[in-house]
Amino acid sequence: SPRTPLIAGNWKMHGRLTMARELASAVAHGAPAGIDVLLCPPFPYLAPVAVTLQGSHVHLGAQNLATEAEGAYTGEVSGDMLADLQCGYVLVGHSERRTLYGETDDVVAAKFQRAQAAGLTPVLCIGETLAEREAGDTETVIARQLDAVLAQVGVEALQQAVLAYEPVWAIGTGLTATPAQAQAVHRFIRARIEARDGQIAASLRILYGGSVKADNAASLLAETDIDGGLIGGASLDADSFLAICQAAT
Ligand code: G2H
Repeated sequence: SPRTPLIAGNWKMHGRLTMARELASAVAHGAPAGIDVLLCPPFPYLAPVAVTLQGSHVHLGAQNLATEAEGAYTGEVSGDMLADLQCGYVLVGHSERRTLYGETDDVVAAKFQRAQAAGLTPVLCIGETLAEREAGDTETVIARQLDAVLAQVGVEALQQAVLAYEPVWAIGTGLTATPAQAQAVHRFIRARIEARDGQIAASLRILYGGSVKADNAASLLAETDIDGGLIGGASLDADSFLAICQAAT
């Protein structure tokens, strides 16, 4: 593949400062060459983890950002603040943000745009629920989520972005999409972008997320259109996360 694999750890709201430092240090020392590795700790641990990662080739990202650039938005964190803290990436539209915090397609599109305006690479997460899959609506939902962002920013914006396909029914549930199920959706996504711009589609990294573990990573990553993983639970253990990184080399 012409695309460098990316393995991203989404720590969600887990851990304490000591654990964050130890985990980041273990990843910094153990991350294999030849792939991109990204860690997304909770906001308060970004600064200490940035220090830990200094001198390594592991990238830092946040899990969320504000739709606005600056102002009276109590409790929000701006893209510029994340850039200040050495973040290169930010997750946008994770299903937990969409489901638990009511982020609509429009909010996700605004965050995507704001991330890029701050010089961050957004990792845009899309995926269908179990009910949507069972109703045969997977492609409709994926297309809607993708098009909502493209309508706002244009296909060219994907030159400086990463996509992550995360079937909601596979997140933290222990259920994983089979490699063939995941590949089919990844192909659908890439084809939809290909229809607008072949070069952008060919270079765009599309990660798979949803209960990726050390023992299922290799078979998922072997699929043509799967360019890496967005790892939740298994990113909290250095050995598991590094084994997944190894599977991507
Ligand atoms: C999906 C994934 C990481 P997990 O949310 O974004 O989490 O690997 O725990 O299913």
